[in-house]
Amino acid sequence: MKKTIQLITAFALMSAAQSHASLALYDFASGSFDSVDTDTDTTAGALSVGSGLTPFTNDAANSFDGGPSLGGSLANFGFSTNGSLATAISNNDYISFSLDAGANTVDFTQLTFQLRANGGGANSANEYAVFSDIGGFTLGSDIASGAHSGAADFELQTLDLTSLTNVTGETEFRIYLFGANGGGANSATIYDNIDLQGTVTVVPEPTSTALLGLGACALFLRRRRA
Ligand SMILES: [Ca+2]
Ligand SMILES: [Ca+2]
Repeated sequence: MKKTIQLITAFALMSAAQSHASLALYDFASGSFDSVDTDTDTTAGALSVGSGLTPFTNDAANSFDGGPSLGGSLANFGFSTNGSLATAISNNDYISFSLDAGANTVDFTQLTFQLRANGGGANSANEYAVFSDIGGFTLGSDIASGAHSGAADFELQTLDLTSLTNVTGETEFRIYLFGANGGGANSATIYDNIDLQGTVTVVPEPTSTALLGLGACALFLRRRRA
């Protein structure tokens, strides 16, 4: 009986392999909007922008990591200039990306990115709010929000996503950009290294589950005969 319980415990542990990883990672290397994550248990789609923005990539001179980054001047990137999240939502001023976990389940942990927003919101979108299609893209349903200080350098932003647990299938995330208050100048808003992190619990394929079960039974029978 004790062996049976040990076997069942071992089998249950094998069925629920977990790993914490970058599930979607956008560094815009070579101007690409594809994810460069290496997690094989989930699939991250290519990053895109809402109709209010232009998918503009910067040159190395304006980058965080020496390669391209997303965004640029108000004229190039195209975010709205009245400073409100409500307007950003109605104008579709957002960055979008999706994660497909299939039948596996994800406990999201955090979203981090590098942000530079020159001018402290006077002429750039220094504020942001993150939404997902789980809670919807309406005012008040944001998961987390924050702002860049306005200093002329990149700052690491870290957003808590631990409210999103036990997620299966495809989830869309959007980062809405706002904060520009309509100043006459034309400062830069630049995003780089957008990194979605979480813990994935892998559901084994039915065939491998059956094989594992058969293996456990065979092992158990052999031990009983010995
Ligand atoms: Ca980059
Ligand atoms: Ca992946």
